[in-house]
Amino acid sequence: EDGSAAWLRYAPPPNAHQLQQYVPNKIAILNGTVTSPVFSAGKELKQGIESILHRNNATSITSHLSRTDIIIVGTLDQFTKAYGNIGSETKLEGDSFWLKYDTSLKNVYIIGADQRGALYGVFEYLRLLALGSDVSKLNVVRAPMGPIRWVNQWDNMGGDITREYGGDSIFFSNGNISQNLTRAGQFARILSSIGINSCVVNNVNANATLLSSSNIQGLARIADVFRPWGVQLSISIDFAAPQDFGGLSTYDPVDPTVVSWWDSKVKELYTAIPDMGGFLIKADSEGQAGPAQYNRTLAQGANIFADALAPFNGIVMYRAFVYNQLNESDMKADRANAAVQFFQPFDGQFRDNVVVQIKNGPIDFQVREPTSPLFGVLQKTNVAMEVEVAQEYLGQQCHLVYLPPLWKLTLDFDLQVDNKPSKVRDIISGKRFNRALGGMAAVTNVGLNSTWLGSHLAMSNLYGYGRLAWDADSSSEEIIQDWIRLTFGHDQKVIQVIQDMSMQSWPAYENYSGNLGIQTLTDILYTHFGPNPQTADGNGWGQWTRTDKYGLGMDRSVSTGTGFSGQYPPKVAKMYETFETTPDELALWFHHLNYTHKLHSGKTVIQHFYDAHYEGAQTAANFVSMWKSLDGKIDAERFEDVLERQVYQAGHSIVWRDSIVNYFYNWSGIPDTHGRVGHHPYRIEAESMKLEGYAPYKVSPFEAASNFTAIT
Ligand code: BDP
Repeated sequence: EDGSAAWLRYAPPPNAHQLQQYVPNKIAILNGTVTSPVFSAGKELKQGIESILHRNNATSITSHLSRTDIIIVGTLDQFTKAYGNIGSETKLEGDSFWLKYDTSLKNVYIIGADQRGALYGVFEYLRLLALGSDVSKLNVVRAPMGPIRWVNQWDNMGGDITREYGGDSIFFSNGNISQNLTRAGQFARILSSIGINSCVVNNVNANATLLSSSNIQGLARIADVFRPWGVQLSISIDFAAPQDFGGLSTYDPVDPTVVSWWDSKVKELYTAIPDMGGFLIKADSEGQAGPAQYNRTLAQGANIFADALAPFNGIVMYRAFVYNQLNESDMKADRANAAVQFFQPFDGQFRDNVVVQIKNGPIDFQVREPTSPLFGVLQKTNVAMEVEVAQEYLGQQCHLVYLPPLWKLTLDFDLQVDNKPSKVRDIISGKRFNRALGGMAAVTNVGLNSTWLGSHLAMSNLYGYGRLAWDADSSSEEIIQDWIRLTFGHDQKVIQVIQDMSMQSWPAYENYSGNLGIQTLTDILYTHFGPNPQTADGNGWGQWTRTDKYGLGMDRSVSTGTGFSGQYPPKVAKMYETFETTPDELALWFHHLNYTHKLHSGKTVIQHFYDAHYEGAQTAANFVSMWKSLDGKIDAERFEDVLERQVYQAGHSIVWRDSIVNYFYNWSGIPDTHGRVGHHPYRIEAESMKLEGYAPYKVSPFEAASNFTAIT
């Protein structure tokens, strides 16, 4: 088992034989041309049933529409045409489906609002069978939370991937679209199985050469392998492409030559790919060009694309990740303020096919952030929430960090806009402010590695993302249990252990990285991997801890700080304004506190840091023995691979622990009440070893090294 089958292994559940009688062995596909999602649905269903129910090629796909003992897969239109109105259908809308077992006729109906819906229905039916669920009384309608369920790959044209943890690109090589797109097609199938309907194939920091005619033909080939799975191809575009690539003297979004350049590019794209999803745009951010260059507004920047795409039903995902580098010595400067400051003035000015894509927190995928206040501010604009499946700041797939609990924190957060219930999930679904478009997008970064994301266990995050984008009400526990059963089988011990490890993993990572909302404390400037707390201060990127010898944390209050807490609706703003009402886990995000300040838990800030780090590293160490307890219950290939990663995580969590506690001990000079910090009886310090060709030196300014010493 090399992981390539992901959760689509279709292994038989223990009660497979009991399910047999409810699953007919004839499948009728209504209205499926060979490249259509309904056709894929039929093939998938046959393959899945054969495997899950041990049927040796006994299931057939037929065009003979019998009345009984048949599985019928198709759209509602075609179904009623062929079978008439059977009376119990419900109204089906966009991508939804209806699943029913008809006990008297012994038929299974898998009926979609559209072709994609039918395919999603098949995947749901196969999920239920693979889980061994009771399918004898099935009668459900399932509809997605919102129409935007996208993934964003950060693949570069050269074939590498920004934040690459699972091998090179499945789409690009040497500046072109790869000849062999087999994996791209398989990826689309995996995406479709969790209801994802669009994939942006190239990096948000886009390369304009993607728009060359030959690359557009290449993109059309990717779209061809996506199409049977109902996944629409989308692309990131370089705002300056008219100049960088088109040879114009400007890329001013309101300049008529620029407008017509984009119009004709969009036409060329849609001629090659008539069902393209749309554009993802990162503008005026981290060196990317944007409308600001010409003093145009963000709305003008987004709308030029919206207008070009509208005739083709294309969508513009415009990222809210826009900020300027800041002057660190300015105590009021705060990158967290940027998104609201940039976007608020233009609420209501974006076209209807623009969706502002907002990261879950106001900074950048840190181990803990509060909910982005922008979700409560843009009431006349479509919005989607961006999360990162790629564990960029969270151990880069070398650490187990199960992310749905982190995402759910934002999805379930109630912003209380106008003192009315305003959970983020109801805002992005469009319900709260009555918007037509909305949903979720995730940065995914799968690559050529057989495990897709570079680690078997990391796949629970991709699976969990799909499940939440479809239904944000699903619980993290229910998602991980399903994923384990589908990925590793039904052994109770396997389920319990992997569930425990997964549910403990984000708290563990938070414990041994950055606590109390101080952010991840990883290397901020370059790798985003491993401890490097000193890089958070003293640079213009604004992921600051404001650490000094008395304390740490950002004062983001309105009264004395950067004013960030004032970006929330009044009730939430009031809660974060003072330490007294701020929950401990965000204490240092909102307040600058002395090391000796007592938290609500009763511990001091510094002792909390010490304890949390020891606790987190201990949990990571436990993962090794927990995983080892599954020896013999999981195939050797995956068992060994995961074991290696867990051993690495256990070791690296000690590096994290010692580095961070030393750092704050060196700053504060306050000893650990348990006497652990600074004492490493088991450790041989590098500087006390016999050195040939190296010399010890005192690290300055403060570093995380013990005794302030490193070797050079
Ligand atoms: C940062 C990544 C950078 C991305 C950026 C983004 O380090 O590579 O380009 O986010 O989201 O976290 O655009």
